Amino acid sequence: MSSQTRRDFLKHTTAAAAATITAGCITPPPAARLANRGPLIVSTWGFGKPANELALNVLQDGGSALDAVEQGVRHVESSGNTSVGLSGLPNAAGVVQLDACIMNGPGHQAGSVAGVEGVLHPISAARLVMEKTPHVMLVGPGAYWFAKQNGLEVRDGQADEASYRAWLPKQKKPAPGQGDKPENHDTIALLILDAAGNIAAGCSTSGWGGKVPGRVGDSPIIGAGTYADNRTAGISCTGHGEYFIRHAVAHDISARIAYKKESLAKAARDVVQTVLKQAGGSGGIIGLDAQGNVVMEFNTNAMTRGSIGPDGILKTAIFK
Ligand code: SD4
Repeated sequence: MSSQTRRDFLKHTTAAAAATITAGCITPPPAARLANRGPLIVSTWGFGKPANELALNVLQDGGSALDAVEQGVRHVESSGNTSVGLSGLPNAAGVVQLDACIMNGPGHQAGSVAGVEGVLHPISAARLVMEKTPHVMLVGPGAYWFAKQNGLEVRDGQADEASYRAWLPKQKKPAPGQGDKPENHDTIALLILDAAGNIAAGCSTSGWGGKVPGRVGDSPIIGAGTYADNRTAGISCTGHGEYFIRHAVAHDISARIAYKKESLAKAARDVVQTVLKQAGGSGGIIGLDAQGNVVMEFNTNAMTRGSIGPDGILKTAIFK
């Protein structure tokens, strides 16, 4: 992290004195950690701020970390966001196809939906997959059917063949790093460490604007876009999903912590700044571990993230 980015962070951090900041990692001082274990809430982008606040309310009202993740993400899904939920970016056929997943640190339960149309809250569909089926992932029409059967709000998508035919001949494979412009895609990713030391993670996105219909990004793929394991960390990603899938980014960070005994900060830095960058993949990750270490590592020009510390104070960092 450059000194400029550190200054920006301090400018936008209301409780900077409560944390030490090193190379993209915010570590509450040990005394604070012992005195008050969580909750810690971290999310991507500016639109994560209200999601963080809502998640905190859910926890304060006695909800679980999973409840808080689901409610926080639901807020963004129905907020009119241009890259999350049904108001998100349409694919080349003019249809919004959504990806989401949720994962519970204790027990490794996970659920996800991919390429689903017309479901207002894919994050809730993902949670239902996790809790009500023996499966982990449902896609397309099956995910829609399942969501509807379970009482989730659905709206019919609209195919637009003309848009697709006009779009197709103009396409070429983007040069490395060219497909990752924030206006092309964004993801709400939300991580929580609750007071009991449990980690939960979730994310939701419309993926890459103008994608080929049926394209699935990293977000709903466990171990690529999101991972949560109480023994290592919760990790969720935003960026050029194809690279995050090919390098199993979220799981790679977790595996480095588990097997190489690296810190969350080092593992995240090596994967994002070396593995991903050398491959030409751009984007970033948010992560937190059971000790309350928070990391926000990215290799793009700009990425806004927010976190709520054990003191309940919302911190927002804007890096350029
Ligand atoms: C995807 N990684 O579909 C997602 C989109 C995203 O910032 O996170 N954009 O590739």
